[in-house]
Amino acid sequence: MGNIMEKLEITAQEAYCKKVEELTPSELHLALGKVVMGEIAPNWAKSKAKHNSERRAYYFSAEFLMGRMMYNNLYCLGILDEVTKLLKKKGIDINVFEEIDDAALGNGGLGRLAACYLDSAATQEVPLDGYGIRYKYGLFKQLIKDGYQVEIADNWQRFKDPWCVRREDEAVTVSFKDQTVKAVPYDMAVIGCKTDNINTLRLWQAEAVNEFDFTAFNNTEYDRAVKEKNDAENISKVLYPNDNKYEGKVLRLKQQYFFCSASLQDIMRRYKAKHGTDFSHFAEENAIQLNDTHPVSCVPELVRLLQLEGMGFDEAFEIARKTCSYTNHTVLSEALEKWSADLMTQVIPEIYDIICLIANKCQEELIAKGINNEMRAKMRIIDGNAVHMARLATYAGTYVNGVAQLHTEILKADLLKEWYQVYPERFLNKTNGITQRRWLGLCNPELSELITDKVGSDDWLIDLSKLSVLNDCLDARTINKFNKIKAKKKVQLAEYIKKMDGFDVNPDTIFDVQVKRLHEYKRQLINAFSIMAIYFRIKEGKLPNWTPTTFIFGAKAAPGYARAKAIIKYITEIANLVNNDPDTKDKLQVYFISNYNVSYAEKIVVAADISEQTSTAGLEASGTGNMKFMLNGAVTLGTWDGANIEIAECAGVENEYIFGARVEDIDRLKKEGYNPAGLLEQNPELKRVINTLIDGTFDDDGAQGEGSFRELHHALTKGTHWHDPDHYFLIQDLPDYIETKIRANADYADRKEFGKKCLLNVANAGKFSSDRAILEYANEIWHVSHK
Ligand code: 26W
Repeated sequence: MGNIMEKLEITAQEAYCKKVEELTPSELHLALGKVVMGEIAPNWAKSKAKHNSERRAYYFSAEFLMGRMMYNNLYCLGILDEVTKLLKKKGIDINVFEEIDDAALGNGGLGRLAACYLDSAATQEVPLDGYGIRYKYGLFKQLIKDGYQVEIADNWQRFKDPWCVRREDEAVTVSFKDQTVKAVPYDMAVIGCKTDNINTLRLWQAEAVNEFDFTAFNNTEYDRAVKEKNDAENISKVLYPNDNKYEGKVLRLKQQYFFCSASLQDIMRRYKAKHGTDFSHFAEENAIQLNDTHPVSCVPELVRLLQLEGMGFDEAFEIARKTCSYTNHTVLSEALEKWSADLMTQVIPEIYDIICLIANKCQEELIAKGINNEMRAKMRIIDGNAVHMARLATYAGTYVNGVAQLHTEILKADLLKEWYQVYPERFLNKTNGITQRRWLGLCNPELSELITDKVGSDDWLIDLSKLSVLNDCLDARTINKFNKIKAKKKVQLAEYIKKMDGFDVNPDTIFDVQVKRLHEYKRQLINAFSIMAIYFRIKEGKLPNWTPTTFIFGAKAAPGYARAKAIIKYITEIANLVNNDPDTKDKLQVYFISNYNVSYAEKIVVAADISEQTSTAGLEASGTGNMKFMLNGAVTLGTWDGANIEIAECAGVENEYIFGARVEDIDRLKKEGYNPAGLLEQNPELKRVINTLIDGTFDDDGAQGEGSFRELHHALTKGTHWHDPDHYFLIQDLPDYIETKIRANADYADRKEFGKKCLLNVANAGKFSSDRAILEYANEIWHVSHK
């Protein structure tokens, strides 16, 4: 890096006629961003040329949840400290960049995973580029008003975007039945750590081919004059805020096809420039990873584009199948995409026709393999009016992978059982990971310093297995140091919460944290119920040794998900009760922080003592928040689900607090009959807790238990026409959960023993680096080179 400050001075002068110290935060952000982009330009060009000369891979994803880029980029370039000091000399606090929005082009786990994978690929020199959509509005911002979620549009581009380069010259067109639009690429540099390698995230923005219709304008039809522009721009206007619920909306289908088609045209243009029109070696040069089924139209689109180049269907399909692989991220039936044939015909008829050809080919192949009628019926890609995207992806790709061991086993034994029987060699597990650059190095410099001291270098930044040396550093002094760091992070979080939400959090309490999207299967409600049970016990003097605890919740609910919103309201009502009750307020505090996002997560995961991971066994594919907490030394209070199982395996189950039914238990209950109402009758404590939904303890919208809380209660005890009572087995797991939580609370009092558990979590978090995960993808799925 040359002389950053000199260059910043010049840029400030040229762009704003100001001195650096006179710039507003947003001007400084743009100016510094510009300087950094100038600095990395030569390496970026070199990396692009290198990738272009070798076999390479692409990550197709409808979501990339990148978070704030400034600190991360400076950090990966190794100049964050230097820039911090230089700005300080000018009287500027580097924290000013916290005023700049983070790029929230994703909902939750799936989008953040994509961002971690890009980071790891850049660092490990894996030739992997991302393709997605440049949404004008990312995930909504959340306010909590009177306990209710209010959504606000996320206009993240209002601060401009210094990290993206618009590449007008590489725009392509994408056609739907009723519309043709221009796809304009914006390239974001993905900067590796301790390497010169820089990868690219290419995001497509939809624009009109013709911006303005003068004939309409002259006829005073002003709306029609700009209709084409509006219709085109609508395609990349907004990220769908659903996480784990499929909705068959035309615009969503258009978004998916839009970025798949544009990206494939881009890849094929590059291939053509090298090899001309003989596309027979396409699959030898390119691998495409489909991040869930959202980009599955990539398969028929690749077939279509290859046919346009003169190839026959069979050969084109073979190439598409060799090029693409599919990652599944959920087994929840409501999340599985099933597009209606009618809708597809209405929007992308040629793609639907190709899917029909693929579906027929599949059935023929199964017949040839001697698969009987009954089994073949279960494997129909098109079933009646529904196109099953997971089946299409499984059939039309090379590999299928789950995202944690248990999840992959469930795919093989359950969701994709028939496919596993016919194509066992396609199934792989790739346990998720997180990048230690953002989720330790950047967000926890204090713990990083301790680790660097013990490891003897900061090599753990690019090889997280190095953390294991901490297994031999469990002496009292080190534990004490760790505990002090945690205490400091709690003070910092308390200050941040005060600034963001206005709450007075006491840092001298246990921080018990549950942050993630709000969904019934994640069971924030079981956490809420356990707090009510503990509240009643404390009031009755039954928990004399309880260590004061602050329960922190953060979660966005999909705007149309009424029950999730009712759960937010319920948690805030609990907060009002226990935080103000003189009997409990010194022992229990509950806070629902607003607008949980990547930037908030960076402050929260480092300060937690206890990480809440309470999903019903079998339903959380992996979880990645659980890994962030582990890496920063929190114990997991969680179920036998997703990656929790592997976390407990690595750190030792005695260093976590695992509770509740396992998948086998849940399966047995389902078979033998599960009667939550019966359980409540046998257990007056549970009944009392659950009845707080309806007995007037709380006020839901002035209805005193007659509003949305009654519906929650009804769903638990009586069920609904679409679900059995207590579909997520909360009542089943609640007693064990309460006791496990109380045990963790008691253990915390022994600061040395508890600190040791926390440190053992850090020491054994090496497996959960996204570097490990991306190298597995590179070696076993994409077969591409790396460092
Ligand atoms: C079509 C609506 C929709 C939108 C998003 C359906 C499904 C999704 C995602 C697949 C949901 C998701 O983010 N799944 C999460 O993926 C993470 C990364 O693998 C896992 O860690 C989480 O367990 C899983 O819930």
